[in-house]
Amino acid sequence: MADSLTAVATAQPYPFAFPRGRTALVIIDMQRDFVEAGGFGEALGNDVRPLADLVPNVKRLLEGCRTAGIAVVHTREAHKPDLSDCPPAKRLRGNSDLRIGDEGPMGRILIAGEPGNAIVDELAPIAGEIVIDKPGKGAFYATGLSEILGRLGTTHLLFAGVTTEVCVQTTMREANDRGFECLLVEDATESYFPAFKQSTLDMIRAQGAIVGWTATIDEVLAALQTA
Ligand code: C5J
Repeated sequence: MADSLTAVATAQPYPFAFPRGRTALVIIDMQRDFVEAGGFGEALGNDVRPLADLVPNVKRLLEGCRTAGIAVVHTREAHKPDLSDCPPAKRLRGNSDLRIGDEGPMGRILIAGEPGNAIVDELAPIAGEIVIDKPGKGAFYATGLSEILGRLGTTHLLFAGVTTEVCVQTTMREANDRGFECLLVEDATESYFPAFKQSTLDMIRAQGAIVGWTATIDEVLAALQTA
């Protein structure tokens, strides 16, 4: 028998229906390195406060999905301590004094295992949730994410996290090309650049959901609360 579908009737550009047993919430890079002062995001010259303000929203979505039994994937942008998975082009890009691998106030910037590389405490993964360390902006590049989702039988993905136009959008496009049906939760994602966030939402859902759908946390949680 086909899985029964849950629908977000008010999703844009048209209703998004998903089988909740084959759906995962993917939370992208809610790490101290992006959200707190002293990390990678601030080293690049950004004001991190809008990302810090996002944390309670992502927490509400995460808790609603956990209650509804939706599988959860957390990602971290993280490099090996020897930087063997960090192309020089990525490390040298920009004109920051503090680069990937350099010692910052929260340990080495964007290095796995350093305090700054951790997911913020409020959103810490719990037992049974999947954690993916990714060296790229997209979570499918050089990780086991495709295989893990394949084993789970996942077909639909709900996206949250930061930053909207970089790692979230890149991962969503990768997922779309791999055949997943994707929805970006509008108020569970944030950018250092408000205009870039808005443009990303517009691009994703344009042309009849060319990359995927968007909806608010309330709309997703209301759908999950239906029987
Ligand atoms: C960036 C990310 N912005 N998680 N990473 O470099 O979006």
